[in-house]
Amino acid sequence: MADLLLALDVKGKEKAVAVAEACAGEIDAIKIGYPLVLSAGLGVVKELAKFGTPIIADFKVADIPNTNSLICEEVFAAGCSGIITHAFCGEDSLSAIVDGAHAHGGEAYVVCEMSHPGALTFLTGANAEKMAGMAKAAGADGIIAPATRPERTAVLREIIGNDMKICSPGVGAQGAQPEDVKKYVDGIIVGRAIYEAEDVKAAAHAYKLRCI
Ligand code: OMP
Repeated sequence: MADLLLALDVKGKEKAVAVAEACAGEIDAIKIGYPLVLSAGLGVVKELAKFGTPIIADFKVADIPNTNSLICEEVFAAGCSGIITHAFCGEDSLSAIVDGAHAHGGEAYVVCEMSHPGALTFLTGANAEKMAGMAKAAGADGIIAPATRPERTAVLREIIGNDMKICSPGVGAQGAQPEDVKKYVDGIIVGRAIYEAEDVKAAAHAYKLRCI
């Protein structure tokens, strides 16, 4: 059984709050990222927090350690409980995010292999496996691995073991199904297939059942 994480990539506070309120009883966490934060501001976290679900900041951070630490401070001061980072900037940049998250009582998730076709250029194979090893060594709480390539997610699970979480995007609009990947992962990330549905609550409910 996996948790259901809503990728709330809508624009503007009003739409975000409406979708979050409707889906609140059906989802285990909300993932926010650039589309929402650039359109509504980081203050939207406080509005979303009212619905009682943890909020993960998907900023796919990829910078020098000092900048990464500063980004962490803002994310957790805003009320987020987790952050998503890239790993390809190296061990020091990755550790800055992991340590920054833990200093604020939060969690750090590390992108290892991405879900889209273009990920096959760099973010797959040996690179992804090395980043999964780095995430484990840095003490990260989890990794991001693709539902669109469940066999790759299974390989990454072998590397990190069972003490770390895997959150998996690619279900719904990108073509994967919860059933493809749920045995390997702790969380399934769904965006458009929920927030673009006519009845967002019903869509979230249906995905929630399929994550069991
Ligand atoms: P939908 O394709 O609309 O379900 O959204 C997927 C969400 O997961 C978006 O917020 C993406 O930015 C995110 N995502 C991926 O789709 N692929 C990845 O490899 C990694 C992420 C992510 O880190 O969440």
